[in-house]
Amino acid sequence: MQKNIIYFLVIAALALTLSACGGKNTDSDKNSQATEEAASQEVVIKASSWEFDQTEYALPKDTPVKLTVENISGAHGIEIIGQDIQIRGGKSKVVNLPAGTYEFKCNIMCGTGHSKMVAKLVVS
Ligand SMILES: [Cu+2]
Repeated sequence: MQKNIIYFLVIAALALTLSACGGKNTDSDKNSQATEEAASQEVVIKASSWEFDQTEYALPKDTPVKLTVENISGAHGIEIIGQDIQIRGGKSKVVNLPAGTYEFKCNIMCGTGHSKMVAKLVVS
């Protein structure tokens, strides 16, 4: 009986390890990690069901900024529209954007209010 439990635990541990390694490791992920140290400031976007904590977030232009998405409730992430930048809740990415206004939206199907989860990055 106890053997069965141990067997089950080993399988569960293996499954967890495999799924953790399953995420794709793209070049842009590597780049963002390499530049993480250079970010001079951090902007935290707090996501809950179903809104971001601000409608606009100010960022300095042409400056590496660590963008962090924090989930307060539910599971959310962001996709900066028109840019190839996606950040899952609980993660950070260093971005370096020219001046402009960038809309972003939640990129994880999170329920009934999902499509209302939009906000802006104002880079100046
Ligand atoms: Cu969503």
